[in-house]
Amino acid sequence: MTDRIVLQGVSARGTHGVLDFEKRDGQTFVVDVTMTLDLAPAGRSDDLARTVNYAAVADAVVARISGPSFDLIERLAEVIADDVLTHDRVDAVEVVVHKPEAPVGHPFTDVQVRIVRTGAPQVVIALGSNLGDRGQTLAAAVDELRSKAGITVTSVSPIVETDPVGGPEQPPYLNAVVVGRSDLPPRHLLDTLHSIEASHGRTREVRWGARTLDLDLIAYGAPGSRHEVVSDDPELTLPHPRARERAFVLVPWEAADARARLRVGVGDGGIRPVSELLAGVDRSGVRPGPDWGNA
Ligand code: A4P
Ligand code: MG
Repeated sequence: MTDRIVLQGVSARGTHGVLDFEKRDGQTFVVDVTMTLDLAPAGRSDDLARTVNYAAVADAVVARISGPSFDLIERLAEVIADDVLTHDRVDAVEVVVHKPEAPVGHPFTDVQVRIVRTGAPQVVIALGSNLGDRGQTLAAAVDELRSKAGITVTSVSPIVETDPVGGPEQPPYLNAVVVGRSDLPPRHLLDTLHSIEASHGRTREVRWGARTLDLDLIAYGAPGSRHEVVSDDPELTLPHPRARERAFVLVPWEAADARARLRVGVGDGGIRPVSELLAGVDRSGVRPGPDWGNA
């Protein structure tokens, strides 16, 4: 596909650089963003919701340029690419960061870094633990997810403590949600989640019973995107059929991604913001949990 949106020459002052005076005084940075995405849905419907709003992308670029200081423009380019790829419709992005006032020590006109990044399917993973050292288990599981080839963690929710839902009488849970990207096929990703559960001594005796670690795949591919997988296979049902009604999933998910959406029915009308689903669930059994640092 060769459709593109090109946003060029977005500039702002920032304090990125290795040298003290760069961090103190700041200078101008200029960014070009080229997004590859299918523009036919917007072209046919004339509907802004079916494309990427370039003004919102410009806002995000300026926020990164003028935000916390990085040493390298390579890093600035990388975080801007990550931001752009959170838009589900974008297949790939090229980011160019120019630093025309860089301390080069010789007359020059421009220095730039140019990177190209491709968006893998978005994945949402729910974590739960109510046996053993619950917080430490969740923190170790997040570290293991980060270290797996084929999985990139983009956002981790705060930990919540929750009353158990269903199953036999059991202790309270700690739950959290990780949002990321993965180019592993869905079954392969589930196998990876099961192997992480197993390494934490997870056994399966009672359905909905107490467990050291539960990792559920809530969704694979952003709803409505070409990556989305919908399946009623009992071995891997997608999206997770009970996520929509469970405050212990929806509360941390919304905290990890305020723009999160979940498919609860067919077609475009079946895709609902998680914030809207939350309005319809009882969240009285969900309270703040320990900080990750003290987990
Ligand atoms: N499976 C099918 N679809 C999926 C999916 N999207 N993600 C299959 C993960 N697994 C999926 O899961 C049983 C089988 O579901 C697996 O073999 C897999 O192939 P399991 O993890 O062995 O058993 P489970 O977790 O006891 O069952 P299930 O149905 O996943 O339970 P839930 O719905 O996850 O509920 N209360 C609180 N407060 N917090 C919790 O975290 N968790 C549960 C478990 C109950 N109550 C809870 C919590
Ligand atoms: Mg499970």
